[in-house]
Amino acid sequence: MNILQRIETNEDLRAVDPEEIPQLCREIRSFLIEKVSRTGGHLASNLGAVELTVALHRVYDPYRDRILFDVGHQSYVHKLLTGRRDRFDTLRQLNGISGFPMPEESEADPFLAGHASDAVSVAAGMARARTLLKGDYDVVAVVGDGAMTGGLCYEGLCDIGASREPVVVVLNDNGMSINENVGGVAKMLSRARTRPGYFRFKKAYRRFLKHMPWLYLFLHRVKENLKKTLIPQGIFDDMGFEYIGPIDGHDESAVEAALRWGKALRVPALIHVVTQKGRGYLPAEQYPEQYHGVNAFEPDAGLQDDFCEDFSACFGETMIRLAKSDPKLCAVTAAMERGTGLDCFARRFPKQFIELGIAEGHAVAMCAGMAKQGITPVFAVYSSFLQRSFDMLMEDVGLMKEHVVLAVDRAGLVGRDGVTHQGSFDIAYLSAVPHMTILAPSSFAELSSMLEKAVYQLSGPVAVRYPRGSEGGFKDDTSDKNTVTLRSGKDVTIVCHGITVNQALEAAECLGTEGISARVIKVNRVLPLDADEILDSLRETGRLVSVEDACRAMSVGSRLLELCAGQGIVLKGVRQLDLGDGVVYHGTVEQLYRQLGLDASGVAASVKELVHEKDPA
Ligand SMILES: Cc1ncc(C[n+]2csc(CCOP(=O)(O)OP(=O)(O)O)c2C)c(N)n1
Repeated sequence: MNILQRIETNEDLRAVDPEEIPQLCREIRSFLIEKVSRTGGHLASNLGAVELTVALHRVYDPYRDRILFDVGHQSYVHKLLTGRRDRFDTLRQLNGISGFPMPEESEADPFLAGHASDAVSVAAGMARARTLLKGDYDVVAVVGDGAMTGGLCYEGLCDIGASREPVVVVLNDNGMSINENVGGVAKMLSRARTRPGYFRFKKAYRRFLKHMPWLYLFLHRVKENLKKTLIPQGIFDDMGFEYIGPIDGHDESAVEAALRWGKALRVPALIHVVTQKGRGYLPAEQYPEQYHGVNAFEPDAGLQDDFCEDFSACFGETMIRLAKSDPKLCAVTAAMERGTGLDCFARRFPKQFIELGIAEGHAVAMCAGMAKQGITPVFAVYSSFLQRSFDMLMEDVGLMKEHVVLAVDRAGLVGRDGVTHQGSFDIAYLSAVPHMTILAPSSFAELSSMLEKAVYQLSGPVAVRYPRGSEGGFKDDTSDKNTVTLRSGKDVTIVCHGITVNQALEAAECLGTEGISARVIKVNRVLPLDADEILDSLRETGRLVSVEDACRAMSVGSRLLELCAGQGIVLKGVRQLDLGDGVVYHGTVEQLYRQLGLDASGVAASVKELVHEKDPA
């Protein structure tokens, strides 16, 4: 690691001899493989962006200029080159550095990222602010071809093109989203992306004319003007961008040259860089989708098949079971085929499987259209990414009362991906959607039967929310009831739903040994809330402890308090254990539960505190 060790500042990186850059890139790749194989994280995208990031840091000043990585999962090299090399062992660990850009972490991270397709819009805003406040910095957005399947990107591009603000958009095109990319733009890019032979020819041509810069420049101008007159440059040109590319994204000097050119233009410029996902680590080159996000692994052995039954797999299996006898059932995803457990379904029922790219808003409106015409769409989506579709949920699904089923995966804490990915808010925002039903299974058996119920027995919009990972000790199926008392008791009423049933039951068990008798009531239908049984219990025990993997707003606990107030039930004490304002940073789910007092001992401690509190006079 000779060269990498030398780099402490941006000036050090700029001082590296161009001849040494390929060696530096090799060292960075070894560093990434070594560290990410220990901590887990987004490997393949970062390996593909090594030369691109080095070039960006040699052309721009990451502290003064604003370099925005869309999604931000590919920003590890940027972190490495901006003072965080020694903290890489803490990547995605509790209190360690985040796996995404994080302004609290470094001035070189100008904006929080985690969700796709918004970097161009943020860049537009920063460029406008620069003009209005007469700032002196450059604005660059680095966007993947996957993120370009998101409509938001085009709103940003159209705006920048029209504003004429000098912004450089780098399109990092590896032909991949998490899986192979889909859609018309992906096809257009693959046409523009030329074969390696083209890059070889270009390199040789540049070398040949290296000593005659005037001739190179003259020929280049002739070629560009000819290209512009004879060949339409595609949508980027039409939107007001100077299109530069395609550039071999693993030829650092070529990327650097293109960036310098784009920077000098002082108009909107789009630099199309072609990269290979997983570059430099054979297993990741061969299976880039498997190496998109990884748990810890042994680099020499590569990823081992660590399949374990989780809620996503159970969802996928249930969809297969239902689709066998139902040609009207369709599964829809927004670039998350594997993550949502639909890969087997996609192979078995290709006509009933619809993959839309990173287009959650479109997915929801599209499902509404399908439902209106007699199909039952099930949109499998992570809780935090569904936030993107709020207006379509309200208007196209809610107000239209369309029977769209939302399979809301990763509801509650997701762990190491951190603050942008925690599924904290789905109950809050889905509760605002007209005519919405929200079901919360606690076990695989319940997920399976609640999904079936959502598809065949309920009408209007239905969300089934379930967590990341596996079920706990609770494995029963109580899905025929809206609320169910799992344990009787007279001192306190513990109300829970979904996966938090495990903590609630464990806490009640342990309280029992200490002479505190806790009643545990599990809510299966979170919305509309069927509260009679709970209110009866509260009249008896006078104490409420709610245990929820959701933010406080619109939580079951808060709604129960509202109902108690409305019905004149005076409580002796209340503890709402939940995700608070929903802003929860990275760590393992277990660590975060503990920190929030949501693990079994935290729940038990809260109950004890409550029971031993003096009754209000
Ligand atoms: C709104 C939203 N939906 C889904 C995701 C999940 N996601 C993270 S990275 C990714 C693929 C991005 O592809 P691309 O931009 O081409 O980057 P690459 O990983 O190929 O470098 C997806 C779908 C997300 N981050 N945000």
